[in-house]
Formats: sequence, C-alpha cells, structure tokens
Amino acid sequence: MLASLMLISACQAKYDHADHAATTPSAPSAAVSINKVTPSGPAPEGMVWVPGGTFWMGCDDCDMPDAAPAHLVTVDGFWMDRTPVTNAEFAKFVKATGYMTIAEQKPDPKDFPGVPEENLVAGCAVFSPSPAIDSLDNPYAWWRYVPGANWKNPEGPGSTTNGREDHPVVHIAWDDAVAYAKWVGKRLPTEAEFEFAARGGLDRKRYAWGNEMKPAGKWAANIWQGRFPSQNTLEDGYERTSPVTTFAPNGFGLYDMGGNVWQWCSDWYRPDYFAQLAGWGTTRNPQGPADSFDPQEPGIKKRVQKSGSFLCSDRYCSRYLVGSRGKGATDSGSSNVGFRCVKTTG
Ligand SMILES: [Ca+2]
Repeated sequence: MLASLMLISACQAKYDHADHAATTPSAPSAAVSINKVTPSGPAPEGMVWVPGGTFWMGCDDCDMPDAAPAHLVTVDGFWMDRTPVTNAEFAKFVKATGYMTIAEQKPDPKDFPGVPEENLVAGCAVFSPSPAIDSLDNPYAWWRYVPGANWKNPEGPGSTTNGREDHPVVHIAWDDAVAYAKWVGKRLPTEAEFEFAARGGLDRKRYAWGNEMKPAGKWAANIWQGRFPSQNTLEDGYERTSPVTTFAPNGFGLYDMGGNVWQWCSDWYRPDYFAQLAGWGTTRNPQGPADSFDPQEPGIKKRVQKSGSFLCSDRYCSRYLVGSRGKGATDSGSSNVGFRCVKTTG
C-alpha cells in the first residue's frame, strides 16, 4: 500500500543511534530457567521445539526506551519454524488458495482520502538508496514506493524470486502473515515467544548468538556493513536477503533470529508496554497490550516486529539486538519484512 513507504520509514528511521556502550553481562539470576519438559510428539516438519522457561525480556543498555526496562517473563514451550517462511513456501500457499497479498491489491480510495485516483496503484516500499546520500534524517531518500513491487516481484516489475526460492518471502503485511499462518495450521508468535526463542537459552546477551558481534571474526547474521545507506561493503556476502540457513542457528536450532528480515509478531505495539509489565512481577505468556499506540504516528495501528533486517547496522536501526523491538503498520510490508510461524502443539 502507499502507506507502506511512510510507515516503514517511521518503523526504522527514528531508531538510529551512533554507537553502543559495551555490554556488561549481568550476574546470573536464579529466576531464569529453561524448561526441561520435552514435547509429546515428533517435530512438525520444518519446526523445532522451544522449551519455554523464564527469562529477562527487553534491554536496559540498548539506548532504546521502548525496549526497557528488562523484566522477567515466563513462556510455555511451543514449536517454531526453523527459519523465516521462504519464497518457495509462500508460493505453495498462494498456489493452493489464490491468496493475493495487500501489496498486490489496489489501495482503497476510502483509506486515502484526498489522494488522486491515478496515484492509488498496487505496490510496496523498496530500499532504493542514492549513492550520494549520507544523512540519516530523511528515510524517503532511500525508500521508494514501487508500483508492482510485491512478494513475487521484490524489486518491482521485471524482478522475480527465481534463484531466491530459499530466501525469506518479503513485502508481507501482518494480515498476509496471519492468512498464511491460518492456512498452514499455525499462528504468529507473541513477542515474548519470539524473544525467548531468539535468545536460544542464553541469559541477557546482546545478540541471538552471544555478546560478540563477530564471533571468531565472522559475521553471524545478514545485516549491513559500511556506512548506511549509501555504502554497503557486503562483508557478510549479501546486499539484500540471504538464503534462510546461511548463518549458523542459535542455541535452539533456529536460523535468522537476528538480521535478514523483520518478522511479525502477534502483539500490538506500544512503547510503554515493557514498563507496564515490569510493574507486575513475572508475567506468564504475555499477549501484548490491548491496543496499539505509537507516539511517532498516533493514528496508525501497529504490530510488533522482531529481529531487524539486512538494512540494520550500528549506525542505523541496530534492531538486530535480541532485546530490541520493531513495529509496523498492519497493512504494510516492505522489501525487508517477512515472518515465521509457531504452534502450541505438534
Ligand atoms: Ca548484508
């Protein structure tokens, strides 16, 4: 939708901060635990068991007010897709159902009062930076609304997913992700489930894989290297998305829990939700706030996204930090937004 350009920019642009303070690992907490309960049946195809337990959710030293304070959360065990949903998997869904994503649909004039009819064309936001850009002040300088861009044509008409069958599907709005999940008999993860899973059994680490950005000198996720948005040095090998099993899995055997693509959660987004939870002691299976509120764009309903994407770097966004959060309007995707599913029982 047209809104996606505006919304995605808002989703990411205002999160930038130049650098991080070094993380001081917190002392082990007796309250933290990983459940020992094993699943009753075999793993559903393509899924791994996340045992559940109690963990510190959020991040106190990320310099991101909406991710603070860290607070204790308990989640029950669940099955989770080993990887984000791929283009090949999404293609099966579309073939079976004829589903048309929001990015493929002509925007409804009643949702865009005042916009000339000729401007209401199906499409989505595609990352398209000019080499001359250096300022981070204006996301419109690197996001472009591309008519005809959608999951099948990620960069617009003429582009295809050929050769990218094992990459995460992109240009997925929240409603699209929910439709897929229902079809496949799964659901979207709650934000708490996603973060517990992303931490892979580690306690209050900076990334899904530990505290070092480049363990043993190697990039551990598909993010951005170089000076965003005009210089990508491609040290991790990928300018845009990467095959979903390119980088090593985390401690639970899950791939791409940081970087590559943003992934939708079921929760509404509010920046003050963690502060609410922190006042209630340990929260069990939080489902998110009852409503959405983003002071940066007050009238737009947003859901939580996690993991950051191939566009995140320490100069911009940095929401690949495992305790951090993203957000997006439910009717908007972009060229770096996908999802994965979970289910409670096998
Ligand atoms: Ca990259």
